[in-house]
Amino acid sequence: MEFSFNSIYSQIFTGAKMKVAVLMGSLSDKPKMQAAAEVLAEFGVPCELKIMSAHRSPGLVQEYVRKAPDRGIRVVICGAGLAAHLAGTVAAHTTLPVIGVPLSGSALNGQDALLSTVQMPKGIPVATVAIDGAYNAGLLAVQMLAIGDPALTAKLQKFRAKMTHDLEQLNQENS
Ligand code: RP5
Repeated sequence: MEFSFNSIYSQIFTGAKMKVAVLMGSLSDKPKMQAAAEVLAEFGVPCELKIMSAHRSPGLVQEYVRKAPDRGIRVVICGAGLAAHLAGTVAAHTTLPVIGVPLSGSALNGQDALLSTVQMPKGIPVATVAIDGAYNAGLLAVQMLAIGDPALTAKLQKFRAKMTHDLEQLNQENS
C-alpha cells in the first residue's frame, strides 16, 4: 500500500480527527516508516505522515507539535537516521507520548540513530523501538490508544491470538 503525506486517511475516515502523527526527518526515510502507517491502518487508527527535521526545519517541528493536541493527535511517532534528534526534540515540546524509531542507512548502520534516540536525559522520555522498528512503533501507538478503548483492545487481543494460532499451525505443518 502506498501512503501519501496529506492526511492520508481523511478519505477513509471522513471527518475523523487524526490520532497518530508519523513524522520523519527526510523523504528518504519514507520506505522505512511506511510500516507504522500500515499497522495503524490495519487497526483503523487515523494517522498522518509528515516530513520535518529537528535540524533542517526546527521551527516547523515546534509549530506542528504545539498544534498537534488540538488536531486530535494523541501519540507521535518519529523516525530519523544519523544524529537522530527528531524524537527528542518533539518530546521536548509536548507531553504527548513520543515513540522514536532509529533508522539505518548511515555508515554506522543506525547505531548512531539508536543511541541518539534512546539516550534521552531524565525528565523527557522517548519510547524507543528497534532500529527500523516502524511496525512495532505503530503497534505500540495502537496499544497506547487502546487504554480505555475496549473495541481497540479487542482488536489487539484478536491480533495476538492470530499470531499464536499461526505459529501453532506452522508447527503442525512442519512436524
Ligand atoms: C536524517 O538524516 C533523516 O532522518 C535521514 O534518515 C538522514 C538522511 O537524510 P537525507 O540526507 O536523505 O535527506 O535527518
